[in-house]
Amino acid sequence: SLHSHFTLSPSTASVDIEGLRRQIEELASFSDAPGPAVTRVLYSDKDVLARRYIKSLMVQAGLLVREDAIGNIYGRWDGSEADLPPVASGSHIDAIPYSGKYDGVIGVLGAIEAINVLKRSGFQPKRSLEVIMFTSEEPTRFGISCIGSRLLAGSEELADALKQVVDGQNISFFEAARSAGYPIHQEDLSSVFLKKESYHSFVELHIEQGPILEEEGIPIGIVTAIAAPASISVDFEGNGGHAGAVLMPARNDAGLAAAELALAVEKHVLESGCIDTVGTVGVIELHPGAINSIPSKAHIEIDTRDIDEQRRNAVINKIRLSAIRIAENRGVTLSKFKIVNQDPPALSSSSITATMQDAARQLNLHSKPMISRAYHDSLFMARISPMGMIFIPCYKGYSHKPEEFASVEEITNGVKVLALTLAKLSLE
Ligand code: HGY
Ligand code: MN
Ligand code: MN
Ligand code: MN
Repeated sequence: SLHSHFTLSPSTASVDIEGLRRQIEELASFSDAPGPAVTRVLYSDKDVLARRYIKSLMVQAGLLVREDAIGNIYGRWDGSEADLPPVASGSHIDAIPYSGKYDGVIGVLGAIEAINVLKRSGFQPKRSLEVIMFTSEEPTRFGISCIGSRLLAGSEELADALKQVVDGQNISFFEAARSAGYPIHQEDLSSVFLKKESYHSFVELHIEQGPILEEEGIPIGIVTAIAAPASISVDFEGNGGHAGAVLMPARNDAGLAAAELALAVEKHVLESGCIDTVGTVGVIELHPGAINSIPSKAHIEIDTRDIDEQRRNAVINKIRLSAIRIAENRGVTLSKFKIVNQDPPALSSSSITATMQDAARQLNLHSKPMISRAYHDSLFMARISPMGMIFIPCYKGYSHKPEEFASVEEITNGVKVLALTLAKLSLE
């Protein structure tokens, strides 16, 4: 057909660079942290402002906007064969405390701009194109990652978990959703599940969150696999007491048990002998948190990942055994050892990665196949649709901190490859 040889050239692909720069700054202004840091937590007031802004950009791009029960936002451009499973692209805009302006944001603003690029170039889609902003990807508020995409992928386990989670202020998921304008009830959660053949393909544009592309001077990364993430929530409890009056032999210090477990996490990760195994203790909360009171309760949260699922699971088992041993040795109670998520890795679709390579080549951009050590909404979309990810370099690989940065030139390269990839997939 007329379109089968559609292409974009470095010159015809006109990206509104100034517009992207303005949008990134505007979105970053919806934050609960002083700039340049960004904090934007699921269903907070700033999240609601950001959602409104994204919907306005989708409308300006001529997309038909809809939202599902928990606030996954979809912008649709009907194709000539609109009843075929569409091609989708998207990411998230929620941001962990004191993080950056680009993680997730590039994949939402970039997908909307990719639509604008295709419209400016006169492209007519065969399969409809959909931009998806997932309701939350970060585990910040309820300790569960990828709530939007995990639910879309049909996780009954998540639907059950959401019925009883509360955040740090004891607000339930449903109260939080209602406060953000999503008046949902428990039975609504399964209405978010998507059937397997809902999408022909799903593609996400994201900063690398690692240093490789920048170090090697390569503008485009093509993700072949996404590492297997897991998170564990642990509580130790002891008698606490007066920091002066209780002598050392009489203590069962929950705080020291947590400290010992944190070091055990590092030990067990290093024991794997493989550079791809990682482990982090990003949260340690001591109660009552007074200098002269022996911690009577310690809450720690552990994140461990690997591209090899079995190797990662072996680390989790060692961590569990250490938690039990430490509790016994110190006479504290291991009152909670909960594996919050223990997800398999995801493989990208080889036909989508081939399409991305063709698109990059047509745009005279070098590309490099690589794995993603960060997880993404693509990890879950891969369960219901062929998936692919495009990486762009970010400054020194920094992410999840205010120094996170990607130049608009790098972003523009990513948007062009995304636009041409979406066009090719739409014509399949
Ligand atoms: O932690 C991650 O991998 C993602 O950036 N939330
Ligand atoms: Mn992130
Ligand atoms: Mn992200
Ligand atoms: Mn907690």
